[in-house]
Amino acid sequence: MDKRFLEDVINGLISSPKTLSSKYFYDEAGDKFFQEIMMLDEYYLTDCEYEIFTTHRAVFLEHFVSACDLFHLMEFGAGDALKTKVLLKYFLDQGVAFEYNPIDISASAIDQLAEDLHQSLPELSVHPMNHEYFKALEEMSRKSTCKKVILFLGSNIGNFSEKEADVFFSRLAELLQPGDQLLTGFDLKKDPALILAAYNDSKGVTRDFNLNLLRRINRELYADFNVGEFYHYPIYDPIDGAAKSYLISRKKQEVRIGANHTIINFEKDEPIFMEISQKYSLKDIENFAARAGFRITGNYFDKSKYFVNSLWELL
Ligand code: AVI
Repeated sequence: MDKRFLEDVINGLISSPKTLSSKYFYDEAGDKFFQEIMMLDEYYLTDCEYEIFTTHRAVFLEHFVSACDLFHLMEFGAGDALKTKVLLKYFLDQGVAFEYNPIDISASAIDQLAEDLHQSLPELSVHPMNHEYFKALEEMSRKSTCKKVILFLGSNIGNFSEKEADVFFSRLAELLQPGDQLLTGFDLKKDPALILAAYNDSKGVTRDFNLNLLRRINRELYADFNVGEFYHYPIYDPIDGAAKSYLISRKKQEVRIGANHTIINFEKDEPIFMEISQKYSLKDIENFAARAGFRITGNYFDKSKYFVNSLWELL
């Protein structure tokens, strides 16, 4: 049993309000649900970023090339790199010297991606790193002085609180060299109904994605959640831009977790806070960059201006 996972789950569920960390959504089943979410019509984020990459790939390349022999394109949480492949293919076609370093803590995800890229883009120089993001960056900084371009896509930043996002950007600034770049995907504030629909899809995939964490806890931490006694409740607040999801207990109930059978009591209608998916204004993005010591080189939008990939350079 993963001790850290158990501790996080118990600490989250004895807190008030109760909470579970969305970083635990991604077991094998969770990865599959998320793949399915990305294919949903209501989940516009993936299509927007794909469109941005297709439209602006030449401009990105102009900014990424460096005086060094090559540049490192380092992707945090690469997944299946579906959108990144648009850039990779284009950069190869242009005969640019670069190395692609996908980084993921999941060894199986990174092995699968390396194998896939080996088949689909055999001429690509891929050096995957099976590490936590900042460890990988530290290691790369020791090995190579060439320019680094970090990709942090898909509005993954939105799953951090504002404070966590500030810590994340500042830590990156500490580990990068002046002139290194960061391309981050931010989902923008927009029609609240559109945002809510992305997290409350008609097929119920997002619901199952959330409930899957209870199933994971049952399986891996010997818990006895009756998953049917909880329901998915997403909200979006257009003032602060926070899309949040909760699981609500349908009744007063008790759940046992772990080998010690720690008992967690739920009141009827009691929520568990599961995930934040923050939406941003351009001002929010400017503030993040300025606080961490980056200059914004350019903001690249899809045609509906739902999403932005913001390119920053370390000062
Ligand atoms: C991974 N992350 C950016 C997704 C998001 O939009 O917050 C996770 C997700 N949660 C529900 N749907 C998708």
